[in-house]
Amino acid sequence: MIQHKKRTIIISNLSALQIEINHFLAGNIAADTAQPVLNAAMQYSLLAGGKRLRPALTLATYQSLGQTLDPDVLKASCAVELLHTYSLIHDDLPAMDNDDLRRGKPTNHKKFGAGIATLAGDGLLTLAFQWLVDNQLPATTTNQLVAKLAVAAGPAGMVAGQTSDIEGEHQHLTLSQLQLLHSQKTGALIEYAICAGGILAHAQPEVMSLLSSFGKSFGLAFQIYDDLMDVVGSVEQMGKQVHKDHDEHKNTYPELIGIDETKAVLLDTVVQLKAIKAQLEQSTHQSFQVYDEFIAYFDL
Ligand code: GRG
Repeated sequence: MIQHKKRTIIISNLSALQIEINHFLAGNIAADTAQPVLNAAMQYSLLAGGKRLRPALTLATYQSLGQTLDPDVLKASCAVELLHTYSLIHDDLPAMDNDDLRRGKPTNHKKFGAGIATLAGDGLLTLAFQWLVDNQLPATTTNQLVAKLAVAAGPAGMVAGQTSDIEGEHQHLTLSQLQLLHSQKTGALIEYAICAGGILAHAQPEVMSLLSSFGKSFGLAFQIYDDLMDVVGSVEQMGKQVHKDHDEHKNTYPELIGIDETKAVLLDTVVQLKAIKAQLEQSTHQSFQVYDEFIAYFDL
């Protein structure tokens, strides 16, 4: 168990949050891993340079609710990045999406082989739950975080979405089937990340409900944007292969409704995000200005 010295952390913008998250991950990942090769494989993908969107959403939400960050909150908030990195490693495996490039580097199995990559994912997934409880936060808070993350990431959430994705590879999905798949595969973890900020801040039920709506819309926008970038983005921009969805006849928004309509749905979703942000500000009398930086991610 790591004992952190209490110190107050004041962070005002997304890039400062990303720096703090990177610093925490780099400084703490090795301490709970007892096998050198496993440690190297876990660190390889975790520290390969992701955007840290999910823990940053938790911390930005927590802070926008008027709370001051401390190392326990930081640790619990970084758990979702461990879990997200596991999902990327497993998604890239030959038996899943069979990708060679992730976060601008060879995928974990290309570097360490499929067996170690699977175990690195397993290690990160398990460690995520350890980090949620191995801290000084109240047990009622950590219980809620564990329960919510398990539902978001497990067989009712991301794992279900990934299964539908594999099942749907050789089928033409309807828009509503695609929306459900996306909400489970990508949206659930993003919604968790935003709600986790509310849980850590002991937010009132009406605020939690707004955070949940913001999370659902953010998850939708995120997936639509990812689908669009597979068509119009570059390898350099995305740090992974592009045009793969089209080449493999994947079910995506551009494939189903065309590029122009996909852009229109994305714009509508951004409008919704701004409206929910305004409702959050009205309800809490706090500024959620930092959300603008996250919403700007969807600028085309
Ligand atoms: C293996 C159970 C299991 C699930 C995998 C995450 C996932 C589910 C699949 C990844 C496929 C994919 C590219 C989905 C699109 C959305 C997504 C999760 C993109 C990657 O997330 P970013 O952009 O990545 O936040 P970084 O590297 O910045 O963290």
